Amino acid sequence: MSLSADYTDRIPNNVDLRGDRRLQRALEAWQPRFMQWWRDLGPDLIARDVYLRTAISADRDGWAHFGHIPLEEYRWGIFLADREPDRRIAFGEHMGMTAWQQVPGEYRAELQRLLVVQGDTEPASVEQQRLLGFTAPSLYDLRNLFQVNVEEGRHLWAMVYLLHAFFGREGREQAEELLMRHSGSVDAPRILGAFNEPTRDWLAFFMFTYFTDRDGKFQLGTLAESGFDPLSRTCRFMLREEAHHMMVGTTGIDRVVRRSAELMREHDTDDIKRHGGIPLDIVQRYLNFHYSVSLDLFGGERSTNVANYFTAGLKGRWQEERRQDDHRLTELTATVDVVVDGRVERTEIPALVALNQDLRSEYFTDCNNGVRRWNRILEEAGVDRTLSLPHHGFNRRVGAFAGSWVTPGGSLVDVETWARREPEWLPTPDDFEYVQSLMKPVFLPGMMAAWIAPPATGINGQPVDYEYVHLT
Ligand code: BYC
Repeated sequence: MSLSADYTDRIPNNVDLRGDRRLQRALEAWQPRFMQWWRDLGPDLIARDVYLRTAISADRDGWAHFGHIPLEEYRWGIFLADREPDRRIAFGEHMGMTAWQQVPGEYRAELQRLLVVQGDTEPASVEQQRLLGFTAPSLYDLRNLFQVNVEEGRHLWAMVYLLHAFFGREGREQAEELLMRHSGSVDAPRILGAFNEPTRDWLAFFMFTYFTDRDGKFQLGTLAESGFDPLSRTCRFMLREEAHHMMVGTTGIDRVVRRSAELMREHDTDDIKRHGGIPLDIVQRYLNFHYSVSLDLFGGERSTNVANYFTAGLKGRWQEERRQDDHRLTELTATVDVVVDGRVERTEIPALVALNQDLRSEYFTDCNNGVRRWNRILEEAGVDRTLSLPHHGFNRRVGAFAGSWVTPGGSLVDVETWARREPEWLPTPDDFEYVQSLMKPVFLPGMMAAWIAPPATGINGQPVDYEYVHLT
């Protein structure tokens, strides 16, 4: 069954909000607070209108509609993917049972926690990116930034809907708090580390949408397996939007690397700062930073939380149904790293408590595809340099390597060595200053900043020089 969206409501939705007046009123009361938050902490650059896609229904063909609209008139709505008839729980101790349409009482707290953590990341990323519009390298990029921002706003709506619809007063309170914590705030920071880091410039934005949005893809993929059907359906729909965010990251880094390679060839030097490009050493340091803080988002290698989520049927594995095992994992073990007396050792633990590592390794494989792609660009340009992912122990605050000093190659070193060599591995104040010096807006249709190559294609079949944004 495909539910079409109701656009006559103040809150467009395909969840029959009109049929539940209490819920509708509660969400309509939250809506002005959301709008206030968007005005205060959403994109700061005023554009008259932006060429955006808007979700208008959840069925295969009709889910996105493109057109120029003022940002504040974007219709943030509530959309769930279609309900699968007779869907069954695919893992854990309730495997084979009919998927839940209501919150199972015994798992209420865990489920609420997952929704709050997921919901917290969405507005956080908008807050992190709010000033980037002022320095967009092209109208094409500016449009993509705003597209990502409005969709993260919609993903917040997705979690707030679930909190309001299924968690009563506590859910409503949590929904309020999602607007009260702020990225980087000392008093009320966002919950997960990476969402309190500043996104200072467009290289950081591309790295964020490549590495951190990709954590979103994998976490949403595990929640799409959830036995709590409304969560699964919400995440399945969110994943379609997420794909565009990662495209922005992948092709953004492609374009930086391509331009840097061009300048290196043209001037026969690695030192392309004089020629207005971003040296590959700086690209690698940004990559090291964003990949390592994104690895922290997977939690610890050994986690009873994840074991409980899985056993309860709340959070599955990536592509759970394609896995060839018993989907309960009570008898299996997995091997994880531990740091003992300054050495890395491998130890065997129950597979259930190692599930964060399972997801992290799927993520690693996916991240590596990008690195291969960027290295192909370098090779094709005749540049004898490569980029690489640092070791999973590098620069970690969470898990087995927290508190240890690990080089990008994976060697444990003492704190003095780390302090001496950190400027080789992580972005330095000079790097930030240099990249910032390149951040000058380019707002003429089809024109690009000199540090980045143009994209191969435009959006939705439009040419690259299309006027994607009309500025005020
Ligand atoms: N920072 O048992 P542990 C996205 C906490 S991104 C701070 O090792 P667990 C997006 C943890 O909460 C996807 N705290 O790990 C991307 C726990 O605290 P409690 C977001 C951290 O719980 C871009 C304690 O440490 N969605 O959508 O299995 C733009 C022990 O944790 C961190 C989700 O993450 C950290 N990095 O896994 C926009 C899905 N890591 O409970 C959007 C929902 C761990 O002891 N969340 N902690 O107080 C989860 O599945 C899990 O909560 C986590 C952590 C994967 C985050």
